Amino acid sequence: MAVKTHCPYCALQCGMEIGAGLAITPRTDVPANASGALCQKGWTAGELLTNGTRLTTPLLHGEAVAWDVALDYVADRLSAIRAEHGPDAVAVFGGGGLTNEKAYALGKFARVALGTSQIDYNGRFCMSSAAAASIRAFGMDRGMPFPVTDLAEADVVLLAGGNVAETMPPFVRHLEDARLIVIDPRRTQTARRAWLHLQPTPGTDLALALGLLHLAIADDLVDEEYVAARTTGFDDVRTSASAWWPERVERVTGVPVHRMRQAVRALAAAGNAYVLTGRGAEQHAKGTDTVTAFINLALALGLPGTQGSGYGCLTGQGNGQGGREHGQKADQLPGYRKIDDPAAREHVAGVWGIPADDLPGPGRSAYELLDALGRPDGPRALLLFGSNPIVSAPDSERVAARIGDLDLLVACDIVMSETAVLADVVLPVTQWAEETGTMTNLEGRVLLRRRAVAPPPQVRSDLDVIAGLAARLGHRFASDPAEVFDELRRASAGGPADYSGITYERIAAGPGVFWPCPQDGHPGTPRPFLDAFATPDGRARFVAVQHRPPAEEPDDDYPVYLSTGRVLAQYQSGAQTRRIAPLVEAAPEPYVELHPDLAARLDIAPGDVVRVSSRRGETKVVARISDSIRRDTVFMPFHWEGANRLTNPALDPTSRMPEFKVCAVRVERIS
Ligand SMILES: Nc1nc2c(c(=O)[nH]1)N[C@H]1C(S)=C(S)[C@@H](COP(=O)(O)OP(=O)(O)OC[C@H]3O[C@@H](n4cnc5c(=O)[nH]c(N)nc54)[C@H](O)[C@@H]3O)O[C@H]1N2
Ligand SMILES: Nc1nc2c(c(=O)[nH]1)N[C@H]1C(S)=C(S)[C@@H](COP(=O)(O)OP(=O)(O)OC[C@H]3O[C@@H](n4cnc5c(=O)[nH]c(N)nc54)[C@H](O)[C@@H]3O)O[C@H]1N2
Ligand code: SF4
Ligand SMILES: [Mo]
Repeated sequence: MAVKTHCPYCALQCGMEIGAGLAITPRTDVPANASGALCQKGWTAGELLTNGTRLTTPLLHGEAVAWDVALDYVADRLSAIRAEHGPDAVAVFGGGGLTNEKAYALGKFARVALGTSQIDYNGRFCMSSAAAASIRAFGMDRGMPFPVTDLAEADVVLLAGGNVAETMPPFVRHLEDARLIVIDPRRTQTARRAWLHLQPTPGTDLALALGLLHLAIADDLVDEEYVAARTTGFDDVRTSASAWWPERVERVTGVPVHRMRQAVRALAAAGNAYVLTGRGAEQHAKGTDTVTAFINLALALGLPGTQGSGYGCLTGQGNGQGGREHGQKADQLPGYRKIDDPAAREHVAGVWGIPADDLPGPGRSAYELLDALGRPDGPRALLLFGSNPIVSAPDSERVAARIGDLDLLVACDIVMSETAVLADVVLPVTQWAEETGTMTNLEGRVLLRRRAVAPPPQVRSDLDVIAGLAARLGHRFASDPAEVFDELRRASAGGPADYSGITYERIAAGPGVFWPCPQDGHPGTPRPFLDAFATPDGRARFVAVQHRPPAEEPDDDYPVYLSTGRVLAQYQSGAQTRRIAPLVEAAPEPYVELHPDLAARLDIAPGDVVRVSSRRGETKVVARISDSIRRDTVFMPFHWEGANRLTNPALDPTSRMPEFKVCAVRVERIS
């Protein structure tokens, strides 16, 4: 019988049924893809389950071993490293693709069984800037504080730095009736569908957002009534925007004044309007302030927290929303609590049965953690669950060198990723359709991803691995997902992301439950800000921000901007999708995209192999020539090892997000 489950990949978490012979059909009872759409990755996801390169047995220094041998070895090594160097010598790195249960168990394992503060995860590289900006403005980070289907009623949608036509194709169906305004340095598949495309220089969105706000103020488009009733801090923001007159913004961003004015007027005139941000605006050393500037614009126009309008962030990974709520983040405890909040520590320590004083404090953020590995004051061992940083972390050769200096690397994965190859111990785990667990999609809707097929015999779930290691370290951890979820509910109770009223049965009975859901029988909260924002006074906070240039600007040695991102047929570090034949056929190799004028100046023809270099490293790729990109910018997808040798690990001061979306490079034809 066909089993109803969800896609293994992105945060849209499209519903699908897996039937006989692993046949995949879209579900129409899941609002995100009720249209019956899936993208090519979703259609071909069944091949993940049968792929011949699947890991099927634990490996110790490359040799197949029994589970007990592998887990005993890891536990012994961890104990020895802790005894010699202290608990912070062991680090944990998680992922936003892990289920809620796994993310919760991993955070608890680090704090309770290992007693380490050194845990963070790849979500830091994903939507952390939008999360920080949302907390600052609204007091809470539920990426999209409204159901995705609300977008169908929108008249105008401004999308800053998102290419949803490639990154979430079924999402585009919700935008079909809206005038779409896209901000992207490239004329992407999404920009081609837009009513208006603004094509700024990479790293200048903050100036652009200030310019749009300046115009809204100058042209008397501010919703003064809303600003007075529902917000604080507008006066400072009004002053900060006054210096960003349109001609100045045009000089900084390259976006013509009349286009900016068209955008603001359309947004202000719309009955229903949304401002959305994606990674293009967020993955910068000023990503938090950039998102804040877009939120300021949305607030000035009276959008957030009203029926039919709003601000939202397009969360990316399958459980990118839930993954940031349950405590795998360095500064966080379950329920989206802060680890330095005494009341939060008391509550969670109570659920975990330990004194609050035994809970470690905040640790290093993802890049800082990776960059500390193997250094005299850094961790000596790393446990990796659900990330492939050799490909996906910024300044990746530096990260590879740090990983090379570890005494112990343990990788839990389903395939031999570029990072798993380097591990002392590789533990093969079950994946999506082989296990049951909950995922919280980009809307904040908690979904049940059901087990549909039996895993290979020698493969165990991440929850088993965590419980097995915890037991060897003297702690009893549950490994049954439903039991872990019940504990998660209790740990989250009273926190911002309150799951206490959510049960597997309730999720299974309908299209999922929106958090916060603070008690049994509570209906869940699709639109949390309609009555009040989650701030102490219930008002949204305007925060004044100022534009500044990217951390690295082009110069004589590295004269063009590099930006990075995604293509439809590959997912993230490519560990999974580079093994699936139809996806490889659709996107076979890494490349650099450049404008015909730039290519002519550099004497580069389509298909030439070129060297792309930055201050941090270099890589050789094929050139693709396209007039859809700015003349001063080149673009590389990061799904293959190479692009991140070039990227700049300059970090946002608040979110600790690296500057993936802009650095300076040189491109040369290799003769
Ligand atoms: N096919 C596919 N889909 C995916 C994923 C995948 O790997 N592959 N990953 C998932 C995940 S985890 C995420 S986070 C989402 C990401 O989803 P998106 O945010 O849509 O993806 P990106 O391609 O990273 O970036 C979007 C756009 O930002 C533009 N951009 C680059 N620099 C700038 C800039 O300075 N300003 C502006 N305004 N735009 C800029 C790029 O040209 C790109 O078109 O996708 C999810 N879906
Ligand atoms: N240059 C550049 N770099 C980027 C970005 C960019 O736009 N530009 N985007 C960043 C973003 S938004 C993200 S989200 C990161 C993502 O980059 P990564 O963190 O590397 O993400 P994935 O490639 O999804 O890695 C997931 C790994 O976990 C494995 N896996 C899948 N499911 C499970 C499971 O259930 N359990 C376990 N244990 N393993 C599992 C997969 O096989 C894979 O090896 O990349 C970031 N890096
Ligand atoms: S859009 Fe995302 S969730 Fe939907 S099928 Fe594609 S990868 Fe899967
Ligand atoms: Mo992401």
